[in-house]
Amino acid sequence: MVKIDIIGAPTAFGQPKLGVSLGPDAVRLCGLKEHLSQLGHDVADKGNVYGKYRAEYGNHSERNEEGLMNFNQVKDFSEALAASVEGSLDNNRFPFIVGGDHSLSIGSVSGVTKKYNNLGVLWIDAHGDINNSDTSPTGNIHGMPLGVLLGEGSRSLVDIHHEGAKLKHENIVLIGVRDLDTGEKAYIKEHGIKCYTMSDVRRLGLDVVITKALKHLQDCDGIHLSLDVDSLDPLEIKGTGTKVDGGIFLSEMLLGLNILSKTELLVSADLVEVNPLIDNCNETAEKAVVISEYIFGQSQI
Ligand code: 6HN
Ligand code: MN
Ligand code: MN
Ligand code: MN
Repeated sequence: MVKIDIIGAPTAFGQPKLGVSLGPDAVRLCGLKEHLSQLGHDVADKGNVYGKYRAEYGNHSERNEEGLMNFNQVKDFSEALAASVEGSLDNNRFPFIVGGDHSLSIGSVSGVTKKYNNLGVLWIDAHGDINNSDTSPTGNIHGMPLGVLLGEGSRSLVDIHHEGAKLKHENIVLIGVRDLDTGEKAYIKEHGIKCYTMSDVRRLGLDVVITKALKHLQDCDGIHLSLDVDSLDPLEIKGTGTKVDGGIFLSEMLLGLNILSKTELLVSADLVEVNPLIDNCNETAEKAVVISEYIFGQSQI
């Protein structure tokens, strides 16, 4: 039995498309709390986290002097989310953050690393999300959370919630990657970041990849899962803003998560980038609920 706090993170400031801030409520409407409760967990829904700005009313699309979009909004939201995540851990509950765009991981991981100072991260995503203001082709901060958490770029983002880099390069594993920017490739190589591309997933299977990733992170004091639904194949997942062909199929994802759910080290998770406004009858949110069940130990028998 896991004591789970669902934390809605309705931010859209990390990217330009409308609708991703409605992701948490779209997933709730598919019965997230009820489904996790049925598995025998103690589930509380803490509602949505808000900072000073509300993403539902549209993005301002302001750029700061470094070309970063909605910098103040992302920073403000990250502080609010980090506080909520830390609060859940203080109460011995598992923070399960439902987004919202992937910039939210700056806040979630900053909250978790207040308690775990040698945190491992499994980043399941079509993208690396490891850009900074110099390498980003878009200025969209949802392409930068890992960069920020590794201490790259603007101090005021890096220092959110507590000072300095939150993660070590050797404590990150990227899985499902198939669309990296040139600067991201160079950064990953330079720092020797563990990376299982989509070719590796095809060749080995996601279950084997996750087993290897867990081995790589075995000396961490906790593991955070950050699952971007764009890691899945667009044939099955329509409701997300940056789709890339050739992704993970839902059945393989469930198999991989089945392995992951058995580790005692998992302490927190994000499920991000569900956008009901570009979906087909909310089916991405429905699949997000199934994925959530498998994160928390559902199996096929
Ligand atoms: N995500 N690498 C591109 C960028 O704009 O930096 C895409 C990022 C996508 C981010 O999907 O969370
Ligand atoms: Mn069910
Ligand atoms: Mn992402
Ligand atoms: Mn992505």
